[in-house]
Amino acid sequence: MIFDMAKAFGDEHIKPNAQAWEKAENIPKDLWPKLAELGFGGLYVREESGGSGLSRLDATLVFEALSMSCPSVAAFLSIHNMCAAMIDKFGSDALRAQFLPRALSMEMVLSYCLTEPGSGSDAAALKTRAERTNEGYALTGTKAFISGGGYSGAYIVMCRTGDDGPKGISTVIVEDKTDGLSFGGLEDKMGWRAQPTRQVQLDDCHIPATNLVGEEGKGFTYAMAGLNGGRLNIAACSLGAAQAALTQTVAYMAERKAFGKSIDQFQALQFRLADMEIELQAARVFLHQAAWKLDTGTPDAAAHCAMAKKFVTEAGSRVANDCLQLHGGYGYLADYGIEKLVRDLRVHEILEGTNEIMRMIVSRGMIAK
Ligand code: FAD
Ligand code: 2MC
Repeated sequence: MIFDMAKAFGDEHIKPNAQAWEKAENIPKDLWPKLAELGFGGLYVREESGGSGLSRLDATLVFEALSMSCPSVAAFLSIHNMCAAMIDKFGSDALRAQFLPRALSMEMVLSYCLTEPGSGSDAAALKTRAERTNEGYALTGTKAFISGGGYSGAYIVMCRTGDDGPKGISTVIVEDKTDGLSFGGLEDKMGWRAQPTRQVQLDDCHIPATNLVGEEGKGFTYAMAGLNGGRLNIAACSLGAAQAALTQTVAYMAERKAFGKSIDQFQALQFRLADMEIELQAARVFLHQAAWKLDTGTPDAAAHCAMAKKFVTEAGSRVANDCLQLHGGYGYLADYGIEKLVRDLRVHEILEGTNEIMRMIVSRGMIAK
């Protein structure tokens, strides 16, 4: 039912607009409150905090379904959900009361700011500094590649309040329009073009002490915990988009004729369809297992989130690319929608931790054993 609800919403409100939003490089903000009405503004925020209280497994169904309409829009919603859940899980009662009502109604869309120009994969090397003031903190630094930069209502910023390394990092919330907060130009990207990506610049940006999430020095572990679920969602976005491409391709192959028959009658191509089906079915089961591990808190959950992110995003990209090939020249045309999926999915192998970093997380665990 959760999957069907998300799929129906996407079919009605997102799919018909996906290409136009990509061209406009903008997702109209009135989409978000409609998603929030379905409880998608805080999918796994606890019910006592006003959220939907769903599991991570449920959330993967939502993101798979929405990505069948547009992975770029679905992934943007995933980032908001990751941030909202961090506030719920690690914030104080006061912080929850201050931010969650607006976040859950999606009147306030949230962005996640970890990456910096000089530190991406090595996230714990971040340099954005938060100096203590009488009222709270003054932030100075630059965040790079921020999805929703210059668009969102608030920014969850990982910054340095202590020494070098992960234990000197804290997480704070910077609301839009705070003095000292500004944005770089719109990044011109290969995919994910509907959603804006900009640098977020903090120049002696003062925030109240009450905007600290949880405790000082624990921000890196909060950021990583957020990313475990985020990685599942990104994988689900690849899965949904690739599944949509495959379904469309099967229909196309029944229509398209060559050498006197429909192209789905060539065994070489039938075998490629079978390979894609097998790959997506395997990806789905593996993703659901990782989500279940995160839901139940197994010790290997983080490693399985990394494995699923690597496996499913690569399977998704391969399938989307193969679907483009099976459309022949038409696959290369924007009207058929497949080339957009290939472009959108490519970045899933890079962001929320590159797939090399996913392998690093997995192999570190193996060697430690
Ligand atoms: P680098 O860290 O410089 O890596 C370069 C290459 O070296 C990569 O192939 C990497 O895998 C490899 N590499 C690095 N270290 C190792 C190692 N130890 N072993 C093996 N290989 C290694 N970040 C945010 O915080 N918030 C966002 O909202 C956000 N949105 C994004 C949206 C888009 C469209 C993009 C492209 C990026 C976004 N990012 C965001 C940033 C993203 O998370 C980073 O780009 C990513 O983590 C990689 O960092 P980097 O680009 O600095 O690459
Ligand atoms: N889950 C829970 N805790 C984690 C964790 C995870 N996935 N990864 C690390 N930690 C904890 C770890 O247990 C340790 O805690 P403690 O000191 O209590 O033992 C602490 O965090 C520091 O971890 P490490 O010692 O492993 O730190 P290191 O610097 O060596 O490596 C690494 C960390 C590489 C795993 C991390 O920097 C990383 O994930 N890099 C990729 C960055 C990334 O994913 N960026 C995404 C940006 S967001 C984005 O792209 C969007 C589109 C929103």
